[in-house]
Amino acid sequence: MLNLVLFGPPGAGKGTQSQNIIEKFGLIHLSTGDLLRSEIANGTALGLEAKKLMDQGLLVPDEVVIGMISNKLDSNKDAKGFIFDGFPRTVAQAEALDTLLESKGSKISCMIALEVNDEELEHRLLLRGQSSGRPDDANPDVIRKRIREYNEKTAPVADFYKAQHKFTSINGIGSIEEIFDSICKVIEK
Ligand code: B4P
Repeated sequence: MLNLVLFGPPGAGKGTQSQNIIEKFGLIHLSTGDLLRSEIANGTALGLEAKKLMDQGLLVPDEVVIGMISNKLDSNKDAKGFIFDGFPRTVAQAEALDTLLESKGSKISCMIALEVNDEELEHRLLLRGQSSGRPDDANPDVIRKRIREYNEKTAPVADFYKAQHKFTSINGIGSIEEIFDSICKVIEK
């Protein structure tokens, strides 16, 4: 079973590259950002709470996203593997994911981190904000807050996977095809 964590700051290209990876490798795509936005679109209580935090560039509480991922793992028992996009975003989420996968006799195969500098991240997210309708992409202050949250709470997740010798970092600047090519080389290795 191939279980991949696609990692990187907001706007690094995780969602973009996930689409290419699921097509080529037949994995199930689990994006906590997409799952939360779907809760918001459906007007659920969880979605309403999450929206308040997401619109400010803050992370949603660990137990909420861990619960969503747990449900998705349970409802995809026959999957040949998963790509985790935007999850885990804290060390507590990474530990919970290991426990969930272990209980199913599975584990994370590798983490691929996309490296992109802050200036390029801000540029990409503001550009997407012009058409996406996402409130968290429209405002430079919120984008900077998301990058700060990443540096404080999410960046340490890389150390968690480095300690397990599962971490690979690649350059996230270049064409979408070039970056996908680098990702494929890591997966195929
Ligand atoms: P996400 O939906 O995960 O948001 P994201 O990090 O901005 O998306 P992504 O990184 O996938 O976008 P991409 O680079 O592909 O999370 C949103 C919010 O949800 C978080 O801030 C948080 O509040 C909450 N949340 C989600 N998961 C959570 C968790 N586990 N715990 C707690 N809270 C959680 O794309 C960005 C742009 O760059 C696109 O326009 C794309 O076209 C462009 N782009 C991509 N590759 C490019 C390239 N090579 N060159 C130029 N542009 C490129």
